[in-house]
Amino acid sequence: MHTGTTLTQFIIEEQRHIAGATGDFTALLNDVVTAIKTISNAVNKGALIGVMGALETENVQGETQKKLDVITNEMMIRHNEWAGHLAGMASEEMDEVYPIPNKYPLGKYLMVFDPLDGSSNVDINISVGTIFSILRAPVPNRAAAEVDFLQPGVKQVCAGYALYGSSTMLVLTTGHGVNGFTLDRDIGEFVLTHPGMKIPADTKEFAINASNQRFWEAPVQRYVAECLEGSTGPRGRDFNMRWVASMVAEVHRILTRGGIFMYPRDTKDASKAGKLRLLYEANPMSFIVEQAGGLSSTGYERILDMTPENLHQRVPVILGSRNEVEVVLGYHRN
Ligand code: P6P
Repeated sequence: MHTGTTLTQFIIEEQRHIAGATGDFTALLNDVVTAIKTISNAVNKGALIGVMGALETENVQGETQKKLDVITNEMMIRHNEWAGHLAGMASEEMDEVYPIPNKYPLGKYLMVFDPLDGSSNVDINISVGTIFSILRAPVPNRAAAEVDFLQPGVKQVCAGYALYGSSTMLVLTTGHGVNGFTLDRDIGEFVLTHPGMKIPADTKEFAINASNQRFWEAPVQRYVAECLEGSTGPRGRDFNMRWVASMVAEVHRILTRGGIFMYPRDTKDASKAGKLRLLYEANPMSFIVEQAGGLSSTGYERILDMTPENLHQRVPVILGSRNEVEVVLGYHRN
């Protein structure tokens, strides 16, 4: 007999604290959760239903699309386009804004998402995830244009991720802290298992793709070199390193036990300000990290304060345990 609080109950109880709430947002979130359950089922079946492997196509990022990239994008669209809560959607897998079909009503929110982050890991059975961010439409009930999505991250109403790992978890914030839910497949519900997630202020664990070391800027070079010097160097203590190549898994580890995650600007491709995308990776994860007591910066500015220039803008990301991120920011200031 399960006795935990279900996500549905949690959202409705949260709604009661929001003056003037109409239930629109609660219903939208419920549709997002249904899409996530559908994606979890497809990801967990994997090769059994022939969804592994790559397609011949590339996305707007110039990255080869996996079958599951396209399938999960379709799932997010189909489960969220019909109910009349959204004025438009945008995704890593679509060049342009997705307009709500004429046969459906328009709503007062916008949703932007990465349907399967870390999808290069899906064929090797390493955790992947879905990242989503919900904004208010500047003009409710009117078809959204790209410019409507270009809002600073502080304007997010909600941010969340699903992690398809040894268990499927959903972690989300609506600006009142961060809560984690685990999918109980026996009842088909997410159950509250990690209330009030907080990132420890200190850490000895850093995450970065060290193969890019020769391309990093000086402050990141210095920080990582000192971590590697450990107890023999200026930090006076040894560090540990992790790199999963799946941002959702890295952020979840940091929420659970602390850490610092860096995908800094590098000179490998001077045309790119970083690898990660602002609207559907950096902003939602930054909202969650800050709500859990951490920091998230480009090295030079708070990510949530940035006004996006386009849907697929890339930014450098340094996020995690507050005191460790502060060390890196200090090196950028100097
Ligand atoms: P690299 C996945 O493709 C992703 O966008 C993030 O989830 C992950 O942190 C990063 O890129 C991995 O990048 O260069 O190590 O493959």
